[in-house]
Amino acid sequence: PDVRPLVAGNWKMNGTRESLTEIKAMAEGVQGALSEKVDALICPPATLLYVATALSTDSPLMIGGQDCHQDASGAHTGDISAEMIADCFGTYVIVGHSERRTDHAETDHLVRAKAQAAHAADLTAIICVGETAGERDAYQTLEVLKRQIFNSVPETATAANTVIAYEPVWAIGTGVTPTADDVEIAHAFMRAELTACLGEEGRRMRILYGGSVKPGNARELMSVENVDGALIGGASLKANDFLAIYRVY
Ligand code: G2H
Repeated sequence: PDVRPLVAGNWKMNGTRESLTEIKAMAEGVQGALSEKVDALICPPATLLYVATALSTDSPLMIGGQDCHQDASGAHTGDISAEMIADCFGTYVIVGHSERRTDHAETDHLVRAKAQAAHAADLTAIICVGETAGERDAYQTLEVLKRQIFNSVPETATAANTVIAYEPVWAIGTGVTPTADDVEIAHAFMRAELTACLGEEGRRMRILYGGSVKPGNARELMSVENVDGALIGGASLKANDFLAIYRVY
């Protein structure tokens, strides 16, 4: 395949100094032949970023942030900038996760500004999209994905600086996943949209599936066409689970 898969973990608001033993185990576990063809990334909370990158300096494990502010610096109490993530040696940042869209009323346009801020700091942006249960039940999934991609993905996005994560909101943390057929339809649609918007860059851009990915369902989900990896929440907190998913490749 000409697309290098990415197995990414999103710790959300979980993880303290104690959890660094998991980062260490992951940093060790992703060493070896598989790292030649599959990327591994963990996005711990911002409080652990710097020490997490320090623990993985000799490992192919990459570290990223879970969100960044759209501005480079300034009077934004409690926020962190893309530059600050880069300063901690992070190389990726998740933007537009549905929990950010819900908890902090983030819009598609704000998500695009955050992705641009990530690019300006030389970070790869993981832009999250996905429909709610209500939208799915109203058969609006593809329409929602089209709108989110059109409005949240900047024109400057390339296959190198941007990753799309498809996370159906109803599958997040629920243990319920879409069928392989549904995932295939959604990913094929996003591939076509990205290619229409960005040409060759969109054709090669990685599209991850996220939402209740576990060691037990990862193989099936990851083998779907146009699924170029996973964004894993709950199952990324423990090194054993994360590594089991990484090793399906
Ligand atoms: C979806 C996912 C990771 P979980 O949000 O971003 O979480 O795997 O716990 O459903």
